[in-house]
Amino acid sequence: MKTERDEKRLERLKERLGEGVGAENYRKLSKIANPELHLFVAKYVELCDPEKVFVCTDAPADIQYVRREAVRAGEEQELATPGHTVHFDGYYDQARDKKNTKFLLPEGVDLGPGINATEREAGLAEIHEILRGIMQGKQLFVRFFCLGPLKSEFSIPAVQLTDSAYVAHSEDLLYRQGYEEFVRLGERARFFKFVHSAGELDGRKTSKNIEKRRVFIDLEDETVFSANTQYGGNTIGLKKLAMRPAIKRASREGWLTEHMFIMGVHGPSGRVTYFTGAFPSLCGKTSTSMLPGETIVGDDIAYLRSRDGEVRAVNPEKGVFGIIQGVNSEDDPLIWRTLHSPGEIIFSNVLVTEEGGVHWIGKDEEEPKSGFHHSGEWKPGKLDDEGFEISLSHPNARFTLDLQLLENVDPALNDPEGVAVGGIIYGGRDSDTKVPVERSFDWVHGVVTMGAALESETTAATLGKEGVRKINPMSNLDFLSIPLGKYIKNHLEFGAGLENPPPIFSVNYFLRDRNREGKFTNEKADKAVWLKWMELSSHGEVEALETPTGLVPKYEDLKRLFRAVLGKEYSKEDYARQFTVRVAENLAKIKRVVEFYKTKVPDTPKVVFEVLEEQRRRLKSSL
Ligand code: SPV
Ligand code: MN
Repeated sequence: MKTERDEKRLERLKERLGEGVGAENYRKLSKIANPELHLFVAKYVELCDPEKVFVCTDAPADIQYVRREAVRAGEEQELATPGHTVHFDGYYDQARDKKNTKFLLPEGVDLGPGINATEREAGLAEIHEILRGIMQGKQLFVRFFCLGPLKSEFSIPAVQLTDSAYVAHSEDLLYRQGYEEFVRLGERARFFKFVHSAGELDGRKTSKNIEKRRVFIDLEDETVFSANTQYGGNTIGLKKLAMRPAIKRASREGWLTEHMFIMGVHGPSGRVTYFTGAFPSLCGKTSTSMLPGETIVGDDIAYLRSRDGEVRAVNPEKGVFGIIQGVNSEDDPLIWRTLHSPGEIIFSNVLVTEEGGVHWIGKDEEEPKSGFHHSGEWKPGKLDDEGFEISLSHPNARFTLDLQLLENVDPALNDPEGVAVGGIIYGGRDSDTKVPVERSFDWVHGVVTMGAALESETTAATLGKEGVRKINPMSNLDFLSIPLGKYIKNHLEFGAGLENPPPIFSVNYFLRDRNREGKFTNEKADKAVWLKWMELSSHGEVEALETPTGLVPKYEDLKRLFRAVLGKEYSKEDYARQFTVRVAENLAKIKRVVEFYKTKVPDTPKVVFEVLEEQRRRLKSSL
C-alpha cells in the first residue's frame, strides 16, 4: 500500500529525473512495474542527493556509458592494452572490513557470538546519517542484475544504487544484466537491494573518510548499505554483500548459499563431473577452478538446491574478481594468457609501469624499478607511515573479468537448471595437520570433520594479521546471516534429503614437511592430480585406504595419475611424507574444534560432537 508520503516521494523523483535526458531515465524506471522498486529508488535518491541519476538498462550503449564514466571520473585509468583499465582503492581500504560490517537486527534477534551485529533502528539511523547528502555533486547509477542464470528457479534479481562508476562497471563484468528480467517479473520480483557510496574522494579518487567506512546489512528488508569504501569485497553489492541475505533466504527455503567455486572436472572418455569447492580466500580457490584441462562455472559463490534427489548448483556470478598475486605463466597459463590479451579487464591495486603495463608480486617477469600503485608513486624500499616496506602490489590486488574471456569457461554456465554436483571439496591453508586429499566416510562425516571443522591460516584478503590459524566453517563464516549451529544443521538436513549425496572431500595444498626446513610437501601443480583422483573416486573407479580421518588415495593410483596428468614420477617417499596421518596434530585440531563449538556455538547439533569424538577415538587407537 502506497502512503501519501510515498506518493510525494515518487512525485519528487519524477521532478528530479523529469527534464531533458532525465525524462528518459524516469521512463526506463517506470517500465518496470514494481512500486517497491520505485519507492526504494526514490527514497535513496532523496537521501543521498546526487547531482545526476543514470538508470542503466541492458542496452550496450547504457553499459558503455558506465564504463566511460569510470574513466572520465578518474576511478579507473586506461592501460596500454585495449580494454584494460586499473583502479586503486585507498591505501587503508584494501580488503573486507570485518569490524565495520554489521547485521542490523531487531530487538530479541541474536545470531550468536562471533557474528557482528547492532540494533536495527540505531544502525539504520547511523547509516542514513552517513548517507545523507553523500552523493552531492556526484552521479548515481541505478543498475539491475540477476544473481544466477536468467529465468531460473535458482536466481535472485538485484538492484544496485552506487555513486561509483568503478563498482557499477565491475558489476557489468561480474553479473548477468537484469533490467529485462525486472521488466519481465514486474511485481513478482523478490529482489535484493544495495546502496553504495564511495563517499568523498581524495585527489587520487579514493575514498577519503574511511573512519566512517560501514557495511550494514538489513536482513529484514534484504537491503545492504555500504559507505566510504571502494574495495570490491565491501562495495560490489552482488558479491559478498548479497551472500548474507542469500544465506538467510536459502535457510528459510531449504537450499544452500555457499562460498564455493563450481568446476567441471574432465574424467575418462569425455566424462565431465562437476565439483563445488569451498576455500577461504587466498588458499588456491580461483587457481583450482581454472586448472588447464578443466572447465570453470564459477570461482567464488554457488547456490545449491536439491532436485529429484540430486544436488544442482548455479553460479550467481558470471565473472571473476580474482587474486592476482602469484599468477604466473607456468602455474596459471589460462589466466596468464587472458591477462595479456586485449579485452575488458579491470586490474586493482597492482603496479602500473611507465609504459602502461601492470606488474604484481609473483609475476614471472623482471620487476620494474618504479611505477604507480595504491600508495602513489612507488620504488622498491618505499616505506609507509608506520615504517613498513610497501610491496610492489597489494597482496589482495585483483583482476576483474567476464568468464567469457577465458578459454575454459564451461558451456553450462548459464543453464537455468544448473549443473549436477558430483563432489564437494573443502580446502584450507594448513601447514601441519591435514593430508593433501582425503574423502570422507559419508555426508555427515564430511560436513562435520571437513566442513564444520575447516581451519585456515589467515591471509591478506581481510584486514588484520596474517598467518594465524582460525576456524572457518565451510569457509563461509564471514558471511553467515544465521546462527552457525543452524547453518550446520541445514547442511546435515540437506544431505539427509538426498537419495545419493555427493561425496565430500578435503584438500590441503599447504602441508609442510617438519624435517625439511618446513618446505611444502607438494608442488603447486599437484592439485591437478588430486582433482582427477576425486573425479574417479566419485564414480567408484579408484579404491582408497581407510585411515582414522578418512579415505586416502593408494600410492599406485597416484603414481599412475602423476604420470598421466603431469608427466611426473611420483615417489614413495613423497607419498609417505604427504599421506602419513599426523595423529598428534589431528588430535590437537579436534580439541580446538570441540572447544570452539562448545564455547562459541550454543546451538551446535549434537552429532557434531559425536562425530568428532568418534574420530578422536580412531586416532587414539591408531597410536
Ligand atoms: C574473498 O575474499 O573471499 C573474495 C574477494 O572472494 S571479496 O570480494 O573480498 O570477498
Ligand atoms: Mn570469496
